Parts: sequence; structure tokens; C-alpha cells
Amino acid sequence: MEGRSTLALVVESDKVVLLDTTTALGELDWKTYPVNGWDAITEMDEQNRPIHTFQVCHVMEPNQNNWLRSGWIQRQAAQRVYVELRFTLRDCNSIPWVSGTCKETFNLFYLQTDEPLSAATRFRPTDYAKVDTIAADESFTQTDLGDRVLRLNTEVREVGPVTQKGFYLAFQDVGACIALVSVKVFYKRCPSTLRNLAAFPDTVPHMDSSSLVEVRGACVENAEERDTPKLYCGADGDWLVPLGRCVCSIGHEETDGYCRACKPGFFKAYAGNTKCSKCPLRSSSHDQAATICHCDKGFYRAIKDPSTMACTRPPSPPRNLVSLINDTALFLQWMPPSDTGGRKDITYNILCQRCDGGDGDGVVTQCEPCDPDLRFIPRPLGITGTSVAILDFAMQANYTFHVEAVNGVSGLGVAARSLANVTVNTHQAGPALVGVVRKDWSSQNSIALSWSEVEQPPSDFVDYEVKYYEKEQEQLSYSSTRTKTPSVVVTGLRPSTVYVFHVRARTAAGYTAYSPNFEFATAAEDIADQGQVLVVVTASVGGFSLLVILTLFLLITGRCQGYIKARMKSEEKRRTRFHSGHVPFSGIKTYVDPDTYEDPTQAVEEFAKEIDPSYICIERVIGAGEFGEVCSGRLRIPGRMAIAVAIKTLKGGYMEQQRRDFLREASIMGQFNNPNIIRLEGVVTKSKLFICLSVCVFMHIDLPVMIVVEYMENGALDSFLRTRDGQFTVLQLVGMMRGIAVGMTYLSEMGYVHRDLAARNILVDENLVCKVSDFGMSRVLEDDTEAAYTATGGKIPIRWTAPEAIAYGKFSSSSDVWSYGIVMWEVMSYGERPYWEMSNQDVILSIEEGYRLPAPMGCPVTLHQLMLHCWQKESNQRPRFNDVLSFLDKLIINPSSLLALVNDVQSFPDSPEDMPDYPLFISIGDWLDSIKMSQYKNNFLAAGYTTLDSISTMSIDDIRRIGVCLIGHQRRIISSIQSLRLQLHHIQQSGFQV
Ligand code: ACK
Repeated sequence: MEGRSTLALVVESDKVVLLDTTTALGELDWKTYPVNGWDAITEMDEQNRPIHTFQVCHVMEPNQNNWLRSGWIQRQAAQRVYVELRFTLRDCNSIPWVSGTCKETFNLFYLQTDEPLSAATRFRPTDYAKVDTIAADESFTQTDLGDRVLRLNTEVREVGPVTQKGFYLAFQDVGACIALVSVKVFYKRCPSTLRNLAAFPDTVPHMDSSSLVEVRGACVENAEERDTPKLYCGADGDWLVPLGRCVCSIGHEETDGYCRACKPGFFKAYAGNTKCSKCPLRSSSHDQAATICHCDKGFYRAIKDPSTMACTRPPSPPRNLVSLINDTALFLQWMPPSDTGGRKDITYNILCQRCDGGDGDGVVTQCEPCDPDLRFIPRPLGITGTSVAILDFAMQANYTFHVEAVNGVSGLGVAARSLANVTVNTHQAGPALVGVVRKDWSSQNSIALSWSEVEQPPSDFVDYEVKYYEKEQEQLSYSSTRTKTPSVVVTGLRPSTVYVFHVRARTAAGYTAYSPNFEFATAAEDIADQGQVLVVVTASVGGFSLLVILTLFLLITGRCQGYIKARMKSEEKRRTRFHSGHVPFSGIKTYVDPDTYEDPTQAVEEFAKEIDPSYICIERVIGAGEFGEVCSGRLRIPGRMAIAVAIKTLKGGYMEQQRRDFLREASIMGQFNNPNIIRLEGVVTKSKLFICLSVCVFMHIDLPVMIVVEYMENGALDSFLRTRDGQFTVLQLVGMMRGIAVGMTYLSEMGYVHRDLAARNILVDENLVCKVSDFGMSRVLEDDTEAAYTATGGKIPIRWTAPEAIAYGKFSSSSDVWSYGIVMWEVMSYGERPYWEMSNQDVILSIEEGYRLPAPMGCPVTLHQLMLHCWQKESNQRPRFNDVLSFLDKLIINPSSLLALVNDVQSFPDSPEDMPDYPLFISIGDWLDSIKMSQYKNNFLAAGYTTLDSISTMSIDDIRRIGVCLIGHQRRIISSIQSLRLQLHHIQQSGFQV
């Protein structure tokens, strides 16, 4: 073998060197043809390493053809081979007398073979392929001294493609003066690398320089592929276009391009390029490469909890569980547990047991799960709020309710359940009187029911209450109607709807238990119910006969003409009213204005029952009205239990007009049937003789005239609240407001505008049920001491009345809503006088300027917002009563919405626009800033008013005296002081220091 290269494979970063004459040790054994052409000169450097150079310089002789051939160079993996030549080449001009023979280039050739040529093989230049003619870039460089110095040239040429196992290089000199200082042969490659946590091996570029070699990487240890990691190796040995990646597996994180195990106390639950996380609170990891931290004892992680979440535990029991009960609903309220276990997903389950016995006579209490018919609003399990309403419970039963607080880790450990218990006794007047309830007929909007009694009605029977609600809409609000007979036609229903009915009786002693629930559906919209048609026919036939009999009777008594005329007129008016746009709400009948009757007596007869005065026993005077005393007493109708009543009387010596005005209220009240409207029992108008056996003494020379209404034990709401300042929970106050809203919703749906809605006109019964009363005033407000004459001549209770009603007498249900807002304010301030001592005129001006009553002390933000909503200047922007009602229902169902108090966040909201701008103030300066009266700071301070206490007693004169001259500013400051006074009063009562 001849000329095999003895060089070791030298690897530079992106080059593999196949031959380098500067590093070759020993003889190179290159061949020259002819032997005296090229000269191989080997010298030693300082480190005794050989320096191989090849020289040729036959510039004087013509026709030179001198060859120098390398040893055999193994190709290795190379596909494209590069040759780097370093040489000097003398400029022919620098040599004298050589023109014509001297050359300045030489040629590079190569020959591929699969093995070295044998020594015997003759050198044949024609076997070699030419690579290029090599010329010097520059032969000399100029030194600073002006000398010319031979310059070293470096030229690189690509050889190939090389396909056989090895090759020779050959240098042809044709008469130049050359010193070949070094020859380096190499090929390029992409060096092994780590990219995106994947390892890529050394890769030789493609032979074709325009195409790339695709290389797939292998994930490093403890890493896993996301998208197949790839790199492309370019012709120049550069890695290009990284694609895909690997990520560190669970329990490992990336450090310096490798995946290392998480340290103890750290964990990594998901594969990915994230770092190991510190163990969350109340958990730990003891080993390396933890994929999760284990919870400390007593703490847990719910299935859906992320591993990054702190470990938690079940909550402690709910706190302060209380029950409230009224006629129809039982409310349970509680406070969230003191320890939520570190979680926010607390819900509550109500577990109900009915317990009988255990009355102390040795009878053991027996408890069993409650009847499934019990309705829980919003639901029995998974309640997110802190209250629940329970409906359809049995009367005279003992219930034990367990309210269980649960969170996502309840039940995971062995901890006891977090229960709070309350026992409720539901009193009632007796077992159910009504057995089976039947549907007699139904139409699209009505269902006629009748029922049988389980036993003979007791002697103190009063009436039946039929309660119903839409089956699909499990909601707190239900409807009810009363009847004295065991049948009823329930109207105002929706077509094709299933309703749930149950009936109970009322006796003088209270309500009996309800009948079971019965479900009946109304008819579909397009199918007329046969039963209804039948009844309508029967009714009209019956009505006709009645009319004939009545007509005959009235003709005989000489009153027919007037009656028929009056009746026709009123019917006509009613029809006109109906057609003139008032649409009755879903079947609720429309209010008929008694003034539309020619003879108001007819209205009284139509809507109020005449009571025999001998059935009434007046006991004492409880108040004074415009027309006469108001007494309390008992109404004892034969065959019924006596009931407590209030009796309004008309003073003796009245004029006929006064009698009519007095009875007007009865003919209005008699049209209403709603649990939150004062119920008219009847009137006394006709008796010839009246003997009063009571303390209430009448000096009647005229016929006695009385209006008998149900008795309300706690009297008027305003005085009632004033005597109970601070004694109710917010929820109880909201309950009162809700009752009023129910009554007002009913009135507005009937088309009745109250005009004098105020706390003084709301009556309160023994169960805190509030009922709307005082209906005479829808036309005249003469007897309301609050009413003042307006510019338009009407008498109006200014503080309660909407601006458009004061200004133009535009009364509507929307103006009633304004008044309702004032009633809310009265309720929340325990009967405080709206706008305190401000004059009516100032009230009107302040409202006009945009001022609104501030929230009473301790008033939830939500309620004050509702008030402000009711006091919108534009009447059509105020809520309707049913909106108010559903808003209050939401608050009741979710009492936590009542927790944020206005006083917590601001002190002096004074108009809807200004409301959010008021910060808590502490100094006089802050206070004046808060009411935008900062310019008077010095006036106050100079006059010695430096504390809140000191200003609380200031009068309007004091304000003027310290130099506040503008009326509007005086008004603003004094209003704020009034409010402040009220707040100070409350703060002092609650024991805080100001
Ligand atoms: O605040 P009070 O006790 O409640 O004083 C007034 C007074 O009569 C004059 O209106 C009371 N009052 C009016 N109607 C009733 C009623 N139905 N039940 C009880 N008290 C009544 C009212």
C-alpha cells in the first residue's frame, strides 16, 4: 500500500479533519513527479514537531509540469470534502528575466479509489480530475518601511462529491514559485447536541447542499416527548429548524438542559417544563422526585383539588342556628362555621326529623325522617346560602333540624359530622279538617275545587285557606285564597300548567293542619273546558233568575229604577275603564273606583258585607280617626267563633257627604283579598237602633255607621317601631318590608293607587305581619296630619310623595313605589321622621336638587340601593312592586347579601349620583369634604366647632351665624347634621365612643 495517511482523526466542533500537514507527525510520504519538480522540506519547530512544506520554483525554464501527490486519504463519513491550502506564490514581476516562463497559478486535482494504489502503479496525470486553478490573492504585502513581504494565502476548495472509500490530492505546477505551507482536508458535520431536552447525534450533512438532513432527537433521562423533537442538519454543519420538544417527567425539573429530581419538600405533579413546587400548606414530601406532597394528619385533599392546593379539613358546625316561623313558612338561619377548614366550597345540608312524644310523662321521644312532602327553598341539600325556608310542614309537630356544614373534604376522614341542631314546634289549631280535594272543572286560567271535611267543622270555624303554587316553579312565593264554603274557583292561573293545592281551615283558635297536596292542571290554551262552559251557562241562568227576582223585589219596594240605573252606569264605567287600557294582571280582578258609582251606597252594598251591630262588642277606644274614634272589640257572628276586630266609627251629627266619604274606604277595602291588606269584616250602615254595651260611648242621634276590620295587635307600624328601637334583626325588618311589598304588588296589579303609603298607614299583627291599610285617602287626604296643601291645591303628605305627584298630581303605582322607598327608610330607621326637621318646602327643594335620604344606621347596602332605586326622579325608571318583591325574596333567601352595611363603607350618601363618593370621615374637615362644603372649614373652626359632637347640636341659625349664607349650602349642612345626629345616637346606643 502506498501513501496511506497516518493522521489521527481530528474533530473540531463542526469539522472532522481527515488530514492536516501541520499536525502530522513523521514523514508524509508524498510523491513528486518528476522527482526534481516539487521539493518536500521538513523542518522542526521549537517543540520539535515537524513542519512540512513543499516548494517548487522553476520559473526560468519553460514548459514546466511538476506534480505533487498526497498520500491516500480515507473518506470516512464525508460526502463533501474541503481542502484548505496555505501557500505563498511569488509575483513574476518580482523576479528578473523570467517573463514568458514564470507562472502565478497552480492546479489542484484529485483521484478517488476504494483502496490505496500499489507502489507499482504508474503516475498518470490523466487519471486525476481537476478541482480548480489556484491563484494567489495577493503575492506581496507592503511593510511600514516600504519593503515588500511575501504574503501567506489561504484558499479553500470543495472536492467531490466523494463516493469511494478514499482519494488522493495532486498539485500541478506549471512554472510558478510556490511554497505550500499546509494542506488541511476536512469535511463538515453537525456536532451532537442537546436541544429542548433531546439529544441529537453527530450528523453529516447531505451531499446535496440544498437539502437538509432531518434528525430525530432522543429525550434525555427523565424526560418525555411532547412533540417529536427534530433538528435539521445544514450543509455547513449548522443545526437548523428545531421542532418538537421533550419535557421533564413528573417529579423532575429542568436544570442545565437535563431533568433532575425534585428535592425533598418539593414536588412536581405534572410532566412539563415547570420547576418543582414547594409542598403546599399542611403537606410534605420526604423523598426525592416526589410527584405529590402528602397531607399532614387530619388534613385532606378532595378528588378535584389540585395537588398545588393546601390540604384542608372539614368545617366546624354552623353557628347561631335559629328558626323563625310564620303561618306558612319556617325559616332556618345560621352563620357560617368559625373554621371553614381552609376551603371556600362550603355548602349546607338540612337533615330533618320529626319527633313525637317525650312530653315528660315517661313517653320516649321517637324520631323519624321527615315527610318527603316538606318543601325546602331553595333545596334541602347543597345549600350555598345560610338560610332555608321550609314549607308544607305539619302543624303541631316537633321537628328537629340538623344543619350540616360540609365542604369538599367532609367525609374523607373519621371526624364527626359538623352539625348544628334546632328543634321547632309548629303550633296549630288542630289536625287537618280537609281530606280529599277534588277538581270539579278547569279552564285555561281557572280550576274549580271542592273538598270533603274529615269531620264536622268545629263551631269556631272561620274559613278555609286554599294555598297553591305552580308545580314546576318551586319558589317561595305562593298564592292563596279564602272561602267559607268547601269549594272555590281559583282564577288567574296559567294555561296547561300543573298546580299544587292544599287546603286548611281557620278556626278562632288558629289554623288546622293542611290537607295533603293535590295536583291539578289547567286546560291547554286551545281546548275550551266543557266543565267551564257548563258552569258559565249555569251561572248566567242562575244570575238571570236572580236578576228577575231582584228586579221584582225592587220594583215592589220602589227602588228598582235607581238601582238599575246606578248599576248600569257603574258597569258601563267599569267597562270603559277596562277598555281604556287598564289590563288586569293575569286574572286578578280590577279595582273599581267607588266614585264611578252614581250612588256610592251601591258600591258599599256591592263590596262590603252588612253586619248586624248586635254581633259587635266594642271594648275600648284605641285611637282617633278623622271621622271618629277607632275602637277595638269582638265580632261574634252566630255559629262562628268570636274574632278580635277594630271598629272605625263615624262621629254623630255627620253630614251625608261625610257618611259617604267614611264608607268609601269600606267599599275600597272590601274589594281586596290579600294576606297583606287589612281585611274588611263588614260595615254597619243600616241599623235603626244601636245599644252600645261598651266603654266606647256613642252619642248617636243618627244611625250608627261603622267599618269593622280585622284587629291588628301591634297597631300602626311607625309607632310600633319607635317603641321597639333596635330590637329586631335585619331579616325581621326585611320580612316586614316584604309583607308590605306583597300587599302593594296586589294593589298595583288590581290597578289601585294608594297615594298615602307611609309607615303610619301600615298595621302590624301579633306575628309581625304587616298589612296595608287606610284606603279612604286615595281621593282625599284630609285626615292625614302629614298631608299639606300643594301649589295645585291638593293635600299631599310631602315627605312620602313622589316629585311628579307633588308637582302635577300625577299619582300612579310608580309614585306609590317612591312612597314605599320612604316606608323602607322608616322601617330601617325604626320610625325616624323622613328628612327629620326639614320643612316641607326644603324637602321639595332638596329632592329637586338630587338629594336623597341617607341610609339609616345599620342599613344593609342592598336595601339602601333599593330605596334609591325607588327614588329615581323619572317614575318609569323606578322598580315595579313585583320587582321590589322578588328583590326582597332574593335577599331573604340569601341573607349574606344583607351583611354589608352602608355604615361600613360610607357615611353620607346623599344622592344616587353622589352615593359612592362618601368616605368615612372623622374630623370636621373630612366631614365637610364629604358633603362638598370644604369652603366652610375655617368658618366652623373659627367658631370653635372642632369635633363631631360639637356640631351635632347646631341649628340652622348657628349655621347662618358662622357665615354660611347660601340657602342651598345651609340646607345641605343642616341635613347632614340631622343625619349625623341620628348616627351619633345609634353609635352611642351601641356603646361606641365617637
Ligand atoms: O298606632 P295605633 O295603635 O294603630 O293607633 C292607630 C289608631 O287606631 C288610629 O288609626 C289604630 N288602628 C287602626 N286600625 C287598627 C286595626 N285594624 N287594628 C288595631 N289598631 C288599629 C292605629
